[in-house]
Amino acid sequence: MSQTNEYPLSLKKSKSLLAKYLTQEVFNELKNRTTINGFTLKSAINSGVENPDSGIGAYVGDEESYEIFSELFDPIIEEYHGFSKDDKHKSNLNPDDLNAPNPDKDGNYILSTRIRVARNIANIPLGPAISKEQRNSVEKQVSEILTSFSGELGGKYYPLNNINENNRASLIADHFLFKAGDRFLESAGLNRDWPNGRGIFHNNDKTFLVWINEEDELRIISMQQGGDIKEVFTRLTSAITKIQKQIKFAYNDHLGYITSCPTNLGTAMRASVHIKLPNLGAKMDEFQSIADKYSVQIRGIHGEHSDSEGGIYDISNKRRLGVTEVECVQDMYDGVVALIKREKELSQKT
Ligand code: ADP
Ligand code: CIR
Repeated sequence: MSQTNEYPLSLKKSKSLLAKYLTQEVFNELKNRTTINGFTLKSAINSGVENPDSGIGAYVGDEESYEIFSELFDPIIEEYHGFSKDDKHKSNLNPDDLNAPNPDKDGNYILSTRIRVARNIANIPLGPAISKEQRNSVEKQVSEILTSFSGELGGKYYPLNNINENNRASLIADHFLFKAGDRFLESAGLNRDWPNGRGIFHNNDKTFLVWINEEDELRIISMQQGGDIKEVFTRLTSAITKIQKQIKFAYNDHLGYITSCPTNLGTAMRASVHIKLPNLGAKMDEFQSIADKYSVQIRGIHGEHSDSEGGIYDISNKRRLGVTEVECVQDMYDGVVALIKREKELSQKT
């Protein structure tokens, strides 16, 4: 992609973190820099430039982008994660350290629980900069490793360019499979060569799934019906440990696991429940203030940037960097307990 010398006008009206931190001065400083993989400032900011309603608005093409464009990414990371450029990331994958007894044993609120982590293979460009050949080779390497698993984690790989259409549509409707990237991912270059090189691996029960070459090269997912969050976390950690024995992932002590979107850095973990909160849904200001207090994010039930349906929301941890995996899940858990408590109070008033 060619460099640009003009400050992008669309950012002047945008409330994204990109618009906040890409001042004219930072723009001038960064506009002629290129990473070892040829990734430029223009590519890094294109999503936020073409979509001024972005929350963040920037993606990276490789681990080095976080260094080369640090004048932009350091403050974005600091504001989103509350993590400064001298901090070190930390990890704890031990399920015994999690305090998360099922908060909804009667099944009145929580429909399902899902925890995912993103991973990218060391020394290969990330999705926004990966070539078609590199993407295909990631698909081959990862799908071969996964299909060698047996027991609970054993399953089959379904490449998107060769999947039955009914199967694809029902996997998406049932929240197992990703759809084609939205306009944010499109502008980030993440839909190039779609659907080649992409696919999903899953076990028979669809409780262990791996997305290949979506926003990150791997999204490792554990999910099931109901609110047994510890069981979902335990399955995920055993899958991560098994996969990491065979693949070296991009990681450093400062940023943790390297991901294409700065919001996913660190643990790269999003732990979520789909939960019925119709009364809180009718009081969005209060709902949002509880979410902010517990550092959880509210999403709709068909993925990021989707709407709620029938008073059901996706509640997940917001912090991922500078906190351990156990703390990520604990954030989500504590937020969910507080939301259920308030939802019960509101339903008794009506
Ligand atoms: P991410 O992969 O970053 O978590 P999305 O928000 O796009 O991104 O969600 C991906 C898919 O996972 C969507 O289909 C969404 O409905 C589904 N999903 C997320 N959380 C849950 C959950 N707790 N239960 C069931 N499906 C979920
Ligand atoms: C945005 O900037 O809004 C999109 N690129 C998505 C950012 C990551 N998602 C999030 O924080 N919810």
